[in-house]
Amino acid sequence: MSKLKEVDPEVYAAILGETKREAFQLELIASENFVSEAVLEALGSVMTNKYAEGYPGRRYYGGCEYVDIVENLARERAKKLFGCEHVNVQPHSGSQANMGVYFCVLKPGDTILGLSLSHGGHLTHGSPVNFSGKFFKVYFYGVRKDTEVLDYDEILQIAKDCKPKMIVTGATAYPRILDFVKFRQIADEVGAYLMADIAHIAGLIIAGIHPSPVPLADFVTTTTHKTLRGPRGGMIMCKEKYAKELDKEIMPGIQGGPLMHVIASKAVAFKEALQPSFKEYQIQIVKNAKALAQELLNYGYHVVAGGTDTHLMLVSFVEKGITGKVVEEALDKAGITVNKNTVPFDPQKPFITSGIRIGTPAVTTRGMKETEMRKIGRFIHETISNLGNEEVYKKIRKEVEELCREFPLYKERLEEGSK
Ligand code: DSN
Repeated sequence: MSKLKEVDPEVYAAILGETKREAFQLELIASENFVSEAVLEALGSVMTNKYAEGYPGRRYYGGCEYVDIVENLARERAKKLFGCEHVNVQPHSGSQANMGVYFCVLKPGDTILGLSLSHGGHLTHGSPVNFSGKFFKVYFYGVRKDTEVLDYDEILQIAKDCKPKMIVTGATAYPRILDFVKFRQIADEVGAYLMADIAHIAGLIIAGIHPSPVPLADFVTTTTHKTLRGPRGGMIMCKEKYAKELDKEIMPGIQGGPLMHVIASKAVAFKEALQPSFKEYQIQIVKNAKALAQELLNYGYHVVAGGTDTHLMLVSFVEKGITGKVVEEALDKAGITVNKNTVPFDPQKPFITSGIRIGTPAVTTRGMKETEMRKIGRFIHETISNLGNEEVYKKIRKEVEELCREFPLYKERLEEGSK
């Protein structure tokens, strides 16, 4: 980044600071990951210069021969990864992917049924503060209080009562397997479209360690930057019968020019995800999450739903009477990054919360395994048991840094930055 250093030392310093933060702290935010150097190179390429409204072979601009190559590669590779009939790789984000699907088959005022935000759903699944809650009439399902998992009989009953035009499945903070077969049956019983938002579990689905909704759902949306380990962005898969309408809804419906540097970078990430090592990586993510959840259970924590089948877990502090906000801040000081998260039936407000969400995709990318997860469990426990004790935070932070040095990240960038 020698040019950037010369032209804009302030931005350069911030990027270097972020590189160090990522390299020397433990990243446990379930929706984050570390992309490869190849993905970063495509993202920082001249393709950011190009307008390409339209789709490969049918653009509103000249000079699209090279961007067509990368968009076609991204589409072909995505189809191979997920076995879908049609894919649109242009959504700038997961939210826009979901918006594209809603606007494709719904009209303002139609009813949707989604997982409540406070039980692990996403803002775009109907939250009143989001466009989805403003444009549509929304009903929610949630988890049971006793088991903290979904109750499909209850979801069917809610669906029968509210008669949604679309049922949304998918979550940002649900640690157990989603039964897409049951969701399809419920949607069929009430005559609703089914959309599966697999943003969190896309990588697990590719690896075959979480069932795929692709053969079942009318639409499947995802982001490309979580377990999938690509650049920040969105994507939609659907049956061929919706392809034309969906593409029209993304452009010109809700977006103009696609971000071709991001699409090039998505293509690279998809190529990486087609390699056998990607499956091994996903298997290790889940093994790590299970090991960390078990360690926290051993320390006596309330792990929501009793554990995890995926890349993430939720830890509830309702019984301990401490908040997610306080724990997030303490862990931050100890060099461990998590996010405060509402837990089912949370008595606290969303900005305070009674829990934290922990995920293992990023630490697994560094090569960490079960032994390191047990160590991380101890770091978390020591921090929470010593809230407010700056000396303990400092001691853990040192141990965190030592652990991070054993599993280096972006080494060449840091070496270059220290010159
Ligand atoms: N905000 C993302 C997450 O952290 O799960 C979902 O889009």
